[in-house]
Amino acid sequence: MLDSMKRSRAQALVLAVVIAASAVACGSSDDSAVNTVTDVEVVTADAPASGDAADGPIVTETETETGEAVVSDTSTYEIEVWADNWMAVYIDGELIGEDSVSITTERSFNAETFSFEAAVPFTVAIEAKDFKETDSGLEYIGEAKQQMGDGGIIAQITDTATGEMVAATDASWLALVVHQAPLNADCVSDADPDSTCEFLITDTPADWASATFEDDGWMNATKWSAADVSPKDGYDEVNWDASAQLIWGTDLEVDNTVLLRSTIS
Ligand SMILES: [Ca+2]
Ligand SMILES: [Ca+2]
Repeated sequence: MLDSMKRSRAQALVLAVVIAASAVACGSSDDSAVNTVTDVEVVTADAPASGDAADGPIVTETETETGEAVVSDTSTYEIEVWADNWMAVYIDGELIGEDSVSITTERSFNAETFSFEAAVPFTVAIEAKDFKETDSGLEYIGEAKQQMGDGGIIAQITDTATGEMVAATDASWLALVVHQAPLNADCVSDADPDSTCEFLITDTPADWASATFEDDGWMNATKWSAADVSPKDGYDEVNWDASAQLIWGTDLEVDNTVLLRSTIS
């Protein structure tokens, strides 16, 4: 370890000297070139030498409130998710996957499976969007079937080592609706819904997906039946656990973007 660290520092110094020499050779003597050399030297010299990382099981070290170090095992999980129409999934604030079909695609129905590593407890946060053509909330604008689309999402999380399902969407998940439209449903057949349909956009809290975000003010998600949502392509490809439920806001049509959170322990 010490030897490799020494090697690393020696290599960093050599690298810095080479870069400095290059800068001089190029006739570049301004401040930015000097700063670049300094940055390279500091960053590389302080970084652990490659090959020092343990190849064994991944562990996560956290601290309790008293400052006591706790080492917990990290497991590999898989989240299966189906959304009408689009979703992005975060674990403890980190984006681990998003729907491969863009939200700009009308009638996008597909299931996705994302893998991630985490140590319990961890927070799952999902941004779910129903397709809307504009802030009017409508789809097929200008066509005979101009209408309010509806949403819905279902997800389940499995520990890939044990095959055990550890969590699934249900009404215990918390929800914040950040796009609602149209607020006046009678605009649905208007010739120019963009000028007559009313909408409400709520700011998305900056750290809403993080484990430490305080979601006290959020409401519980609403559980919906398969008959309500009529889940389509991709839904039947997943072997849903009986406890996994379709959820959304309180209105399948008006609620267009829903933020969802649950902490798994
Ligand atoms: Ca939809
Ligand atoms: Ca809608």
